[in-house]
Amino acid sequence: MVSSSFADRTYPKLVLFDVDGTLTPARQSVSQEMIDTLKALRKKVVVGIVGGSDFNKISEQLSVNGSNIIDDFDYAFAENGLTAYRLGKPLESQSFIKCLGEDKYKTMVKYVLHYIADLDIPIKRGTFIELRNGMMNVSPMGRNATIAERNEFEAYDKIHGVRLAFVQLLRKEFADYGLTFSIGGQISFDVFPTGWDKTYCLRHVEGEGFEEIHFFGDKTYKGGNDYEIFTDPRTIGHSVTSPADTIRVLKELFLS
Ligand code: M1P
Repeated sequence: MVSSSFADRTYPKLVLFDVDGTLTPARQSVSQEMIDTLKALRKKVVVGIVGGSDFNKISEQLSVNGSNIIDDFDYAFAENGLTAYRLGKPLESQSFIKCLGEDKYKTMVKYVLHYIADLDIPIKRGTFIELRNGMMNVSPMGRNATIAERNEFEAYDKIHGVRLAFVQLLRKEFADYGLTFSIGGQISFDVFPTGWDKTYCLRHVEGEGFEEIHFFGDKTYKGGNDYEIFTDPRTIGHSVTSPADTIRVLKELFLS
């Protein structure tokens, strides 16, 4: 039996969405068509988002005209669920730095910044490491990049494998740290304790009595940051290619 909080929905099902590439173009805002589709969907099922980015970035992308994502979605999971809200209320969360410890974190920061300093790529900007509540985000070009610069780096990286070589090295160098290195977006990769991938958010919905949990994501291939939750036996995974594709599948499955 689904929790009484969700008794008003037609189906006792939860539908979770990745953000970048699934609900919005990478790091860009949500379209009105997507908002309307999600509103219609929320009448039928329970709806949540699970993004790798931090809460503020996801909010910026999904909020329109002053709306608030913690009210617009039944569940809002940022940083894979390390920052979590259910029906507007925060759920308990953990911290990357506490889990890893200051000394190990410092060792890794030194290594990463030395490596980036010596890296020869077409352009570099600022903010090469961003420490978040549940993860560390590393960007070889730096996070202070424009959309055009991001797109250029992404294209360059596809050819030269800058991030892939970097994470392969870190996996070897820090093999005993119990960390996962995940390339999810365009210009960076995420580092978090193994198990703190998007499946982390599922612990917040266990016990709600959902008949099915659907997950929509675009990086569902092995090594992509949607892979673990997409292949998890607790979810029914849907691999989509763009926000328009997400709308198409939602119409087919839930809105026709
Ligand atoms: O949503 C996927 C990723 O989005 C951003 O990646 P990038 O800035 O490289 O495009 C980051 O917030 C990253 O943490 C996240 O996994």
